[in-house]
Amino acid sequence: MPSLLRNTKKTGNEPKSSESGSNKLRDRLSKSRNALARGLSGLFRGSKELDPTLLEDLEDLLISADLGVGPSAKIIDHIREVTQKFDLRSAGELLSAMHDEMEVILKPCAKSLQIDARPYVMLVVGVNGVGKTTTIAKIANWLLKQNRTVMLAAADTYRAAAVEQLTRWGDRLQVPVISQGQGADAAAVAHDALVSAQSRSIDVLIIDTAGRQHTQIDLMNQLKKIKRVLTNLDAHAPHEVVQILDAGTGQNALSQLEHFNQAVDVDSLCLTKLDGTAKGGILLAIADKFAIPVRFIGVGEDADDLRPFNVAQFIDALLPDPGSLDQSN
Ligand SMILES: Nc1nc2c(ncn2[C@@H]2O[C@H](COP(=O)(O)OP(=O)(O)O)[C@@H](O)[C@H]2O)c(=O)[nH]1
Ligand SMILES: [Mg+2]
Repeated sequence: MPSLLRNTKKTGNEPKSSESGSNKLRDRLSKSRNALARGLSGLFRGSKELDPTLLEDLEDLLISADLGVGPSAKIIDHIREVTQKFDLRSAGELLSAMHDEMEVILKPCAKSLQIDARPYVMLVVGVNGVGKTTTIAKIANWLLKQNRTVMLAAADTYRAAAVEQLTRWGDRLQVPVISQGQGADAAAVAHDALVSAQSRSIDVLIIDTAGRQHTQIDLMNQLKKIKRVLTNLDAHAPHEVVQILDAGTGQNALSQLEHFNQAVDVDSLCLTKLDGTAKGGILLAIADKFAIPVRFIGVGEDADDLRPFNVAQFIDALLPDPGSLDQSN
């Protein structure tokens, strides 16, 4: 298996692929990484060999780090397989084998945002407080840096504060925000925004929506109505329905995705708050179950705290350095 051979040569001291970007990501993911590091150090204490009990303990550790039962079993199976072939002994070799299998699991989600229409319409959905509005501002900021023009639509008309929050971001980033204030029909706001984006030849229109639970049938129907209104104006709109998931909710994120997907066909995801949680492993559980594109990950509250999802950088940031664990050599 060539990739294992490549990875087992790693010392952990190689320069990272995109220096400042991935180093900073490593800082931001320190809670998730430290939780794994503590668990792994515990497993390796006392120069343990990679025996079946250690692998069982490792599987438990991965499950408790929110990777999910399926991905954890896949990682352990892979380690077992390469152990038989290559006689793995050190923590470094174990980490390399974990790295390889994580890459296989996450690969299907590595599809970056492709803007292939104008206006490209992103409809942003999710439950309350997951970071929808903040992520919209971050995506707008990211697009501006790619020299794209952006417009925002305040279709979270539920609370006055929601419209104000998006408007404040619009002022800060100097992008137009279409709104009709609190209590307006959300679909009418989306409609006006798309008409305006079309007439002004805006590259990307991002539509904010109110947080909702899948059990709120009226609110789920409102999302369907927003979609219909957009499609009537442009047969391809919305070009993507983006669901925002708070990584800190762990396994709950999976059921949120399942429910929203049933109601409105979710096309892509952004995972937020990876800086504030030890549950970053949830991304593997999502990838294993849904294989849906993950466009961005959120690692803080500022406009710059967003990273396009990159599998290698993410795994590098999530896994501890071999040197910090390898006590058997
Ligand atoms: N630490 C951290 N906080 C975040 C992130 N994304 C959003 N937040 C915070 O989460 C809270 C809710 O965000 P908001 O965008 O209003 O959520 P919404 O209700 O889904 O629109 C706010 O305090 C945000 O600053 C993130 O990636 N990291
Ligand atoms: Mg909001």
